[in-house]
Amino acid sequence: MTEKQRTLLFIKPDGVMRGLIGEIIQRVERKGLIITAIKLVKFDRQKAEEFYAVHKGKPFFEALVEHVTSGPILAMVAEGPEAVMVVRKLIGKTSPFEAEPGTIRGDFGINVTKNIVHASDSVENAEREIKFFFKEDEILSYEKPTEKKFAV
Ligand code: IDP
Ligand code: MG
Repeated sequence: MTEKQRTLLFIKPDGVMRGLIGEIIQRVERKGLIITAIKLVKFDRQKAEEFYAVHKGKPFFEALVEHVTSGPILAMVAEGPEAVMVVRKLIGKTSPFEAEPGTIRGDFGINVTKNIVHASDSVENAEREIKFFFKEDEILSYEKPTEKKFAV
């Protein structure tokens, strides 16, 4: 049984700086997901450390926080059937060296820290991460015309 889900995706500063916003949004749309919230923001250090708290103490933590606070990030909520897994598949493996061609990281990334995008890895984390960036009233609810039960 497929489940309608929402997930948090953000384009890291390297993706924004390299002009990949349109490319990445296009891939999300092309897959059939809808974007229900979107915002260009900058992480401050405290927020970034909190967001990535699960990685605190790991050797790459400092470089990660340094990178995500280095410039603007584009955060968005993507919604659709099995959205969490679908977006993880679209972005590819964490390391761009291992990520398959055809995935965002596989096509554009060449550095594990600067791996272009972040996406939630579970429904629970998605809900936590969405709250990080968006108030509930900033997230819209709508359906694609093709999914309406009764066509006009
Ligand atoms: P994910 O982004 O694919 O979910 P996580 O394991 O949650 O990967 O790690 C969060 C971020 O930390 C990654 O996107 C990557 O930028 C960075 N990272 C993870 N593992 C490494 C590593 O071994 N070396 C350098 N950076 C890493
Ligand atoms: Mg992760």
